[in-house]
Amino acid sequence: MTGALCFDMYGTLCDTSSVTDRLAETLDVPGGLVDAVERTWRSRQLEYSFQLSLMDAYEPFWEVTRRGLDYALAAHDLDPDATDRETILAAYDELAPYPDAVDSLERLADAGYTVSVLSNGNPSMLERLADDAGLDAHLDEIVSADEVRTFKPSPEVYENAAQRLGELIEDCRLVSGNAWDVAGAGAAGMGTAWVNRRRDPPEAIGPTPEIEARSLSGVVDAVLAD
Ligand code: LAC
Repeated sequence: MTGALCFDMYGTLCDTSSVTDRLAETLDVPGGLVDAVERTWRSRQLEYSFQLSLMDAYEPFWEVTRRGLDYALAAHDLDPDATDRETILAAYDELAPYPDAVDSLERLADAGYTVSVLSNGNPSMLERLADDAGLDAHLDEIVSADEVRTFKPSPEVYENAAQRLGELIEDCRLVSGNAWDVAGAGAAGMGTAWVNRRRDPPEAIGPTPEIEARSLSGVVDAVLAD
C-alpha cells in the first residue's frame, strides 16, 4: 500500500471543545457561559486565520488563537487578568485526543500508509499537543501551514504537505472533522475524508468528500476497504 494520510489536528485528532474544563476552572462562571465563550473562541480563531490569509498577512496560529480568545472574552463581558488568560490559552497544549485517535493512526501505519498531521497550528504548538496527547509516537511527520506562512484552505498548504511527504498530491488524503478543510483539500487535488461527528448536512460549496464517516475509526475502515 502506498500513499499518505494527512490528519487535521484541531477538531479531528483532538477535541477543541475540551478547553471548556479550563475555561470553567479559570473563569468560575456558569456552564452556559463557558460553552458560549468556547464557541466564540473557536469560531473567531478560524475566522481570523481565514481573514489573515485573504489579507495576505500571517501570524502563527498560537497568536491567532490568543486573539480569538481575547475577542471571545470581550464579547461575553469577561476580563480575566493576563495570568488567567495564559492559563486558558495553555489548554490548547492539553486538548483531549478523540478516543479512537491513536488506534486509527496505528491501523493505518500497520497497513503501510505514511501517517502525518497537516495543521494550521505552528510547529511548536503542534509538537506540544502531539506529545501531550500521546500521538507523536504514531506520526511519521507533522506538517504545519507555517512552512508556507498562510493557512488552510489555501491550496499552497496542501501542496506543500504533498511535497514534504514525497508524494503526488492525488496520492495524499486529508482526514478532517472540519468540512471547510475537506473542501480546501479536494479543491487542491488531494483525496478527502470527512469525519462528520455531528451529522452535519453536506457543505454547499467545494467538492464532495470522497469518504464520509462518523468517526476516525469509520474513516480508517473505509480507507482500508478501498
Ligand atoms: C487545524 C485546525 C485549524 O488545521 O483545524 O488543525
